[in-house]
Amino acid sequence: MELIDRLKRVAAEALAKIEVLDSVTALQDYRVSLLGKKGELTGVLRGMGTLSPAARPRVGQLANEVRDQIEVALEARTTALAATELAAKLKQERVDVTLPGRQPYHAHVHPLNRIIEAATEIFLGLGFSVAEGPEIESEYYNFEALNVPPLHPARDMQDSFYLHDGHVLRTQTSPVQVRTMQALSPHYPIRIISPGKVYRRDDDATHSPMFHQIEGLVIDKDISLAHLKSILLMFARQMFGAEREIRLRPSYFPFTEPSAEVDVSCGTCGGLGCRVCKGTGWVEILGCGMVHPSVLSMSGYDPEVVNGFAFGMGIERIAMLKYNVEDLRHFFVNDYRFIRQF
Ligand code: 2NL
Repeated sequence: MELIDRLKRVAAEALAKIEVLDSVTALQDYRVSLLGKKGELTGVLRGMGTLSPAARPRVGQLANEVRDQIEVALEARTTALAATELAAKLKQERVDVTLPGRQPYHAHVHPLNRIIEAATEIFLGLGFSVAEGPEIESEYYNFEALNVPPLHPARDMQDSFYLHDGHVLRTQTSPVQVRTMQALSPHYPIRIISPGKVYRRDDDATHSPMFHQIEGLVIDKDISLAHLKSILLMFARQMFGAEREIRLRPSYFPFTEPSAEVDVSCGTCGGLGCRVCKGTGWVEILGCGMVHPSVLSMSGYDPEVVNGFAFGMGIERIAMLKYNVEDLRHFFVNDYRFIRQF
């Protein structure tokens, strides 16, 4: 019978061919060409439709046997070749177990908060305590109590964020010191710093509408400019390095008299003059002065009995100097490529 011969021939050829194929992929391709929808064996079986009903069971049984034989041979050969191929691959591949592992990202404190923490630690060491207060302030605490009259330029709508009914976003943290004086007067001494957010209508490479400040206030008997200068020198040396010097230049603030700007000797050139200090050898870090007698008396202290000093510094400015950052807006974008450097 013709179909039976064809089946036997296909089986013999297939079993021989399986033994000479030499890769797992070649076996897979051959399996498709034999047993797939358009495969050789499938084609032979299609011829069964023309058989007489009596012949069908015999041919059908043989066809099943042939298919099973081929499947078993394919399976055995595939297993053997897969093992050989894996062994060859393992012989050739090398894993360097001495390579360093991948480091997971670790979150850490924001550079501005690191400066606030470092400055706070320094002033705690110098005998100060930390005071805090609201960021929405009355015009009274933000301006009047600090001797800033209604027509002073600092009160300009251009410079401050005004809210309804006589309130502003605080333009400095001084109102915290005023609140402390009013809570404690007429008792002394007071030695406080007030770190926190402040707001001004300003926005460029060196000014942000929100920035951070630390102010300091000391009220006691017989406080002098020498006390102020020595506290600031100790701060500058702990913050920037023991080799630093400071200098005071006369300035003006409504809430202090006399007033001064404080420069620290340039850490980039050591005071010789460079790009960072614009050739002067000095960089400005803060403003300060002796508390104005009117500020003392408005908050319940007798300027004939006590006096004091105060200072205020911008955290972003200190951070830019310490970390050598040229644009303060980097601090607020929170691009991890920037933040992770500190
Ligand atoms: C700056 C530097 C300063 C003060 C802040 C102050 C606070 C009280 C009384 C007197 Cl309660 N003064 N703070 C003093 C001098 C400078 O900040 O550049 N401010 C515009």
